[in-house]
Amino acid sequence: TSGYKAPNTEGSILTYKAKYDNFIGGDWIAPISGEYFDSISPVTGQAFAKVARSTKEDIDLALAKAQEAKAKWSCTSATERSQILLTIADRLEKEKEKFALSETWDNGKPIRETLHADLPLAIDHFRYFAGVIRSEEGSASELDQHTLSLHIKEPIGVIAQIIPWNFPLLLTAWKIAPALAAGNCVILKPAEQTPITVMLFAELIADLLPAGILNIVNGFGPEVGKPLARSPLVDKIAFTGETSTGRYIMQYASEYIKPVTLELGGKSPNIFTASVLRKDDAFLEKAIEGFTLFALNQGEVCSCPSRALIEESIYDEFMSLALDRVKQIKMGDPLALDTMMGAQASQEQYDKICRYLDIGTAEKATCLTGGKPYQNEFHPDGFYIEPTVFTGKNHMQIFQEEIFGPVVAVTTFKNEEELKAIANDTQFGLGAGLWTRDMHQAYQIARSIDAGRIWVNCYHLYPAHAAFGGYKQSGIGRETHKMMLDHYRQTKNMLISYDKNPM
Ligand code: TXE
Repeated sequence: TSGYKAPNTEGSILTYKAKYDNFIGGDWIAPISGEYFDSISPVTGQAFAKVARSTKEDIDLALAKAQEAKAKWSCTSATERSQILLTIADRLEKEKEKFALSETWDNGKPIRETLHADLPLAIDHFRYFAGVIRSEEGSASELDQHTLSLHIKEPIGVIAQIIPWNFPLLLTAWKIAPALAAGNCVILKPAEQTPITVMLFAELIADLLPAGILNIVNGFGPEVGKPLARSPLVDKIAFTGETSTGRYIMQYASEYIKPVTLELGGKSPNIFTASVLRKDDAFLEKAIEGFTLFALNQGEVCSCPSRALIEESIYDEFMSLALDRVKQIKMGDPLALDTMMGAQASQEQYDKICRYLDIGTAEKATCLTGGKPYQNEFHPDGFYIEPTVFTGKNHMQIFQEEIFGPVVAVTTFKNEEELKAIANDTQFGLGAGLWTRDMHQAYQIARSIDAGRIWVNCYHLYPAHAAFGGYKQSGIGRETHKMMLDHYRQTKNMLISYDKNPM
């Protein structure tokens, strides 16, 4: 049923250039080292384009351009910036299918997800921040008869944004839309595994922004991410990635006391209470669907519901239905519209997940389905793994460590006390899911779980106007929602005396 052809085949809506330079100061600039690296499609395991392998020198150039541009950009009106964001959204919407195809090719996720989630969410993000900055008002208060206090929000300046490979375009939108809306200049470093769609995006909008406002520099973490984060010319760092990399980012930020926001790993519990089970009913069906969402985006989501906690009294019946549903997850060609699960994003990630499948077996967790790579007849050399359900105990490694693959670790709880203890027994605190028909229970349990986002009777929804971010070691600050603007601004207080008498 697929209307899409693989890139570079006859009739495709998408062809790539052989080589992508950096986007710096409004121009396409070759890396100063002259080196490029291969971008590999996880769909096929084959290289399909080359990308600039940048170094500190390229970062220095981008920073100089951004510093040059910042004074002018920070003085633009909200109306002007809003209009640019709206145009970005319109252009992306026009090219939605091409970008969805590219994102599938670049990252491995199925086209039905890129078309129906990544693209619409990215587009909406630009529109949301375009709207928010038009509706904002400041604050002025009279402290006494002669004294006025004004609170003015000013952009921070030049922002370093470092993103991972699981949602290359959507995370670009999550990062740059609020930063630009707030009047900052940006140096974005895409993940080395998935740089290409971001570069197509840069081509799409290159003429919209004055030179130097948005710069995109590609390369590897230690070679280019590190000098970017450490530079004294960067005023703030926004990072999404692994918790251990987040620790380095905080160290770099400490050198010049830069503010930092971090969106890191997770091991989110998805909790199913006894009230969920009722024969043949739509809510139960929805809950079963919620269970299978551990496989969404091949499990490569920081808020993946990678632990399922099931009330003991419904365990057998619930799991039997859940396993039937998991077995229906259709794998196959990520470019086909009916494929539900695609390829893992890289060989490295594929190997990591396979290691965890071995760890689960070694620590005597029981594998109920999956547990092995998937032989894809369309793309035998791509990186495919079957959706996997383990059962075991919360102290096991597969319950405690972020696998970042289509693997859920299931356990049971007897009562609310035990459920809270298990749910919170983790270093992470990003997301959680809770399924219950009892709204009193929903409120009480949701309040007791240490996580920044609790989905109640739903999961994996990411509206632009709801705050998303982590408790504990899952991060600092929030993504999405208008509060994000405050992560990209600083507050100036102007205290004005109108008193003619001496103080
Ligand atoms: O992440 P990294 P990786 C988790 C997931 C995954 C694991 C490893 O468990 O298996 O992390 O993935 C840049 N200074 N998440 O290695 O290293 C890097 O180039 C500056 C969770 O890809 O954190 C890339 O652009 N930058 C996660 C970005 O950081 C550095 C999403 C993320 O890479 C750097 C992805 C350095 N020293 C993986 N080292 C989530 N929470 O969404 C690397 N980078």
